[in-house]
Amino acid sequence: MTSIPRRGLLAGAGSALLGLTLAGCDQITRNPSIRATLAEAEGLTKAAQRLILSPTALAREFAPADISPDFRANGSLRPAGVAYRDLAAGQFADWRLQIGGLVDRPLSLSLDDLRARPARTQITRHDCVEGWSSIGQWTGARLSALLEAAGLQPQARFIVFHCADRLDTFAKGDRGLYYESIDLVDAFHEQTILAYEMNGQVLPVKHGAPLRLRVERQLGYKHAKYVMRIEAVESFAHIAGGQGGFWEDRGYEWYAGI
Ligand SMILES: Nc1nc2c(c(=O)[nH]1)N[C@H]1C(S)=C(S)[C@@H](COP(=O)(O)O)O[C@H]1N2
Ligand SMILES: [Mo]
Repeated sequence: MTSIPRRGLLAGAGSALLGLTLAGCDQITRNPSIRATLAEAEGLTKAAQRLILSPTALAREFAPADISPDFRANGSLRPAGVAYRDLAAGQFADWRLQIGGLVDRPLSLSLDDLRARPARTQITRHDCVEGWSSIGQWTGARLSALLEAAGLQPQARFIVFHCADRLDTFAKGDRGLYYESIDLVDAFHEQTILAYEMNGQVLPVKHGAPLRLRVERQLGYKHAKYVMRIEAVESFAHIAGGQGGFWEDRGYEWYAGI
C-alpha cells in the first residue's frame, strides 16, 4: 500500500477513510505488476478515486425487480462487414476469443470454452457519459481467471480489448476501430467479466455479441462490446491514438470512474 500515489491527499482525511482505503489490499498488493500500476500516478481523478475506493470495493448490485425493461443500446449496434455477418449467422460457433500479448500461454477460446470457465452473474447499473442509465443482469467469464490461465508476464500492466466494429464520430472522416483498456486493478476485480449473457439470454447483437466487457466501476464507454482479441501490454502508447481507447483518443478520460 505504500506505493499508492498521492498518499498526501489523505493527510486531513482522518483515520476512518484511511482504514477503508487499506481494507482488502493485501492480496492485490502481492502481485508485483499490480503494485507497479498503483505506483504510477495516472492523474488526480484516478488517484483520488483509488484512495477513496478500495481496489476490491464492489459496484452496487441490484435485485431482479430493478432490471430495466428496455436497456438502451448505444454506439455500434452491429459491426459492418462479411466477417462479422458470417460469424453471427453461425451463432458465433466459429468465433474465437484470442488472448495474447505479454502472456506465457496465448489462448484461443470458443464460446463453449468461455462458458466452462469460472463465471459470475451480477445485476448492475450502466451509466453512459451521455447522461442515461439502465440496469441489467450480466453473466460472463471472470477476466481474472482467464488472465491467470494465460499467465501474465511481469511487464504486463494493462489489458487491451480489440473490438470488431469501426465507429464514425461527429467529426468528418473520423473513423476507427473500437478498442478499450483497463489496468490490472480493474482486470482482477471480482465484477470484471466478459459477458456472454444479458438478462438470462444469449447476449444480443446490439449489446455486443458474442462477448462484451463489464467493468462495473467505470462509465459505459469502457465496456467494450464485440470483443475479438485481448492483449496484455506494458503500455498502450503504440495503439491507435495512444490514449488507451477509441473515445480516449478523442478526449475522454482514460479512467472513467463512476
Ligand atoms: N465495440 C464497441 N463497444 C462499445 C461502444 C461501441 O460503439 N463499440 N459504445 C460504448 C458506449 S459509449 C456505451 S454507453 C456502451 C453501450 O452499451 P449497450 O449498447 O449495451 O448499452 O457500450 C460501449 N462499448
Ligand atoms: Mo456511452
